[in-house]
Amino acid sequence: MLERTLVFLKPDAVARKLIGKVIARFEDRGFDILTLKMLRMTEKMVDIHYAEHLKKPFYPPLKKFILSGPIVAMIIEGEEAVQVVRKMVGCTNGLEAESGTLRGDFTLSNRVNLVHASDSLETAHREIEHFFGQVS
Ligand code: FUP
Repeated sequence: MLERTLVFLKPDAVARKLIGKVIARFEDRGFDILTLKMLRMTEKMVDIHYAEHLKKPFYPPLKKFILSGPIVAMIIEGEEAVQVVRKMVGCTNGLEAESGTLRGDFTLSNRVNLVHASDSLETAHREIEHFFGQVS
C-alpha cells in the first residue's frame, strides 16, 4: 500500500553535515520526498511530538538535544513507507542498531540518534499534520 510517513533529521544529523547522505538513502531505496523544510522546533512542538515520553527521566535531556539546533522535517512517500523507513532507521539505541541501518551506520547513542521516523500509520498522520498542517 502506498503510504506517507514523517521523518526528521535531528540536530546531530544537521551538525554533522549528513543531511544529503541520509536523504540519499531514502531516495536510493525508491522513496519520494514529497516536501521538506529546515526548522527549529519550539518547546511546545517538542512536548507535543514526544508527549508519550513527557514523564520519563530521559525527557529533559532529550528535549534539550532536540532544541539544540535546526532539524530537517520531511514527508516520505512510497510502498509500505512507515514500516520500511523504520527498518532503514534501525532500533533506538545506536549501540544496538544493526549495521546497514542509518542508526547502525552513523550513531553510537541512545539519544543522539540521527533521525526520527513515525512508528505507525496513525502516528504518521498525526505527525505529518503537526509538522506540515493539512497536506493534499
Ligand atoms: P524511536 O521510535 O526509535 O525514535 O524511539 P522512542 O520513541 O522509544 O524514543 C524517542 C526518542 O527518545 C529516541 F529517539 C531517543 C530518546 N530516548 C532517550 O533519550 N533515552 C531512552 O532511554 C529512550 C529514548
